[in-house]
Amino acid sequence: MRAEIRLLAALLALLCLTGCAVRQTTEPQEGELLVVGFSQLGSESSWRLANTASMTAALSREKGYELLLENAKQKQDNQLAAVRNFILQGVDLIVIAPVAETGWESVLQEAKEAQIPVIIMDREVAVEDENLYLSSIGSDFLREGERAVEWLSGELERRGRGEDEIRILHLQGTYGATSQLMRTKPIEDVVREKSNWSFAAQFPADYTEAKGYEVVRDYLRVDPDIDVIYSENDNMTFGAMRALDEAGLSYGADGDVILISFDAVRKALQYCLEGRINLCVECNPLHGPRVEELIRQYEEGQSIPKHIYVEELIFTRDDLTQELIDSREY
Ligand code: GZL
Repeated sequence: MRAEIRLLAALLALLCLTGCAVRQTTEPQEGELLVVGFSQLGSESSWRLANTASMTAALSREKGYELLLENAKQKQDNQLAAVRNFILQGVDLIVIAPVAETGWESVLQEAKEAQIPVIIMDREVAVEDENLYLSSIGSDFLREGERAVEWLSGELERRGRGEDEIRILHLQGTYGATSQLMRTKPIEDVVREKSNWSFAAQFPADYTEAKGYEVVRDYLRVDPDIDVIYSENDNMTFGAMRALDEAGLSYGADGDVILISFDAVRKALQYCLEGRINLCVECNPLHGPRVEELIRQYEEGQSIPKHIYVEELIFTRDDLTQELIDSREY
């Protein structure tokens, strides 16, 4: 027995000398974790995947959180069920990325009655009483659309087409989503104002590449005479590009059809640098750190702003370098 004790003492001495003290786990213990129920609307786009990754990285166990992530597959019923399940579990806080603006009154009332604070992230909810949620954090989608339309008007002037008849194929996101409603408003307003601008067609394509491809492919078969594609996210744009290629139509900085796309994910910026997309309108998905900051402010009893909008840019080929694109986080 004495020999074992001597050996153990020697081992401990060696550890201390080499500084390899036994690592104390810094992970918070089970009871200390803040349990956050996160109802994510889906995984329909590159933007959404980056948004989910940002949230899971920010609300990690190492930082003191237990994140319960539920993917609703773009169905609001699934989100409502997930939030009610979080309430039943008695989570500490709920985060919702709402698929559409309406239909949230009851479940937010239930969360309030359960005294569980709710943060709305990305899109907005349309409720009478804004006290039903702690804060909403996302993009100024209306400004995104306004900047796209301002740029398009300037681009047509630059092409000497300011007075031409302009036919716009409009790919819309999920109907009723704040990002759809607010990106649609500026282009519809300007089509009403400008007598020489018109919609060739407007199609919902649910923010997916597959749907974007289908609707553009089918439309171009009956009417290839379009001047602009105004696409409310990059994945629909990628589908539209495939359809344009198949139809043999030129597009982009040096092409006939002007391509405008929202999100500015890395792949879209690469196409923009290559001259295949004319304008990328940034929509930043990296809300994880901002949500985590909000939660900490709330936990510390600080006052919380009701609405937080993130700063965003627009990009043309002239604004981009390969170095900038490679440095982007999504
Ligand atoms: C915008 C977000 C939209 C993106 C799409 O904040 O809600 O949903 O533009 C995503 O890519 O699917």
